[in-house]
Amino acid sequence: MGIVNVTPDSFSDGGAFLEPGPAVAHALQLLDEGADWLDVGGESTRPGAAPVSAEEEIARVVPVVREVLRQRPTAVVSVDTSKPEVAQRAIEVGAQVVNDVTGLTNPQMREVCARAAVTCVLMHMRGSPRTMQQDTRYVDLVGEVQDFLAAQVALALAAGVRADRILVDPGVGFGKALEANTTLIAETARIAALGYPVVVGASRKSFIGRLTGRSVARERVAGSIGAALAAARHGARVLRVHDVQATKEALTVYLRCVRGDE
Ligand code: HH2
Repeated sequence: MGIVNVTPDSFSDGGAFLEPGPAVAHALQLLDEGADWLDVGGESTRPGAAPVSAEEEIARVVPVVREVLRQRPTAVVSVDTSKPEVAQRAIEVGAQVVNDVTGLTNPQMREVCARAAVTCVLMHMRGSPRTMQQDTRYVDLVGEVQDFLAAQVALALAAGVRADRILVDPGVGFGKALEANTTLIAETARIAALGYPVVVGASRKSFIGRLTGRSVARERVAGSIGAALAAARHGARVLRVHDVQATKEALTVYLRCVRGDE
């Protein structure tokens, strides 16, 4: 999954793709590099990020989704949002997936997803982006993440989202300390045991900077690839990444060597 942040303040590429032109060009480049799926977002979820209105988010995201799909009608595009209005408008212009970092906590979001019969990514986060790094202690980290995701899946199913349209994500970097992030990646198989494909998004996140001593953006590519390969090895089905070509090349060789597949 290639990341397209149409925001002024995303932690690693904020401002680079705020205008529709550069954002669309970036999205097309990620597809050319081998992304199977694009994730278009209009609100940063970095710790402490300022909230964005639905109108602003729609103005950022919808033109990009529409134009990418006009130029590449077969592309798979998700909208990275926790607002039902934004999801609805993105779906109307062709987004087939809703990626919600709040795990479809909002009942209206569940209704929008069920009605439109789209695929949903349900992610674990404790609190909100504003507060999530204030308390990062867990008694049973993986158990808590599993329980939250299982509960949110049950709510999504009850709202009418089909089971084969649900993916789960442990939320690397969302209200977790360094050790918790590495543990969640190492324990991906336990998240997969819930019975849904697992998405892991570790790309360029701060725990990689802590481990490698590297600052944000491109300097964290190598560390991010390390996390991506580990997640794949432990059963992740989708890797949410900024650096598609480098990750894809590493994954091709790595999977061939560890499993003998293409
Ligand atoms: N991480 C970010 C945003 N959305 N969605 C899922 N499913 N999983 C993630 O790990 C995830 C996500 C944060 O990364 P990024 O989009 O690069 O930054 P920002 O939120 O600052 O725009």
